[in-house]
Amino acid sequence: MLRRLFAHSAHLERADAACVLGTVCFGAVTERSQQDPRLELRIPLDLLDNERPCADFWLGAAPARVERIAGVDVATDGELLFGWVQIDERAAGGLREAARQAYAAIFGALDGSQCVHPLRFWNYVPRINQPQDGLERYRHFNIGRQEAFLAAQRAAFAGAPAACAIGTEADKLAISFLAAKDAPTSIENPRQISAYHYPSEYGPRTPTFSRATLARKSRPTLFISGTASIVGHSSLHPGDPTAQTAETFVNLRTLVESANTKLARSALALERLVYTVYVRHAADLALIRKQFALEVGEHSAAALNATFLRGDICRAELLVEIEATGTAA
Ligand code: 3EB
Repeated sequence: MLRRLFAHSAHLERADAACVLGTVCFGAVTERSQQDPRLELRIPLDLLDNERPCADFWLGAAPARVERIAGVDVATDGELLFGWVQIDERAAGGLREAARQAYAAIFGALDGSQCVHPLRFWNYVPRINQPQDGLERYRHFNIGRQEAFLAAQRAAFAGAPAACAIGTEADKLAISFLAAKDAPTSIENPRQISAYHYPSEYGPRTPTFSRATLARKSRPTLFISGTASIVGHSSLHPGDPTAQTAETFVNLRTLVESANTKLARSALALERLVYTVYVRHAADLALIRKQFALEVGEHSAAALNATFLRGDICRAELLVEIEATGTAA
């Protein structure tokens, strides 16, 4: 079973510390954690609430071992595997090529591991909304990503893993990932056109991700991709962070219901998921947080554990994007 924990590393219990598959630290982290530095990725997205924990820990069921496979450091408990790669796009020859190389490296590592099936990717893309050579950088990224999936003969359309793509001010493209021994089930949202089928007005190659994946081993775990105020393929409620948050929750609720239908029981609930909320403008935090609390319940575990990060989202008009993970009760 996988657990996701937001915590200060100092607060991690010793038994849990042995099971850490990976740590993603946000904001201006100055302390060094006790984790193996090979497992720790630092992402320069500011935390919008400094009272909240600063690192995202992914814990496996058993003590993790760190291995270097095909040049990529990964940690695994045999069932699950976590890793990350960072690539300097100048050295790679541009963002498109950096995305291609990063995914080629990741698939090479997965092919050499016991956990060949990716569940979830996190893409941290430098200056995601800036134009370059007449095309938004996110669209360049999408070209390289899809090329890499196809070259590795990985599912780039139906059956793609869950993902998010968030803009940073970093120099390097950073991609972290979770993979498993068993293939997950992909879940789409009937309210939205699958991202891998978006029309060409959103770029020459479509984004390679499913709306969610469900890992069904023992305690099922749901990974919901970055989810926004999109219905069909259109962004709704421009300029209205409250309405965008509410629309995003209609999408999140739909995905949780689909997962429960697949599990043939109501094992997952919005109030019990662990959320990361990406906010484009820090000034919108209060409105987004208020609607978020209305949706998940003000005093729910979800409201208590959510992390709000300042980050750019892959369409300029989107003000908020929400990802969630949950383990079935
Ligand atoms: C969307 O639904 C919003 O390119 O990996 C969400 C999740 C989004 C993942 C990605 C993009 C990605 O299209 C953006």
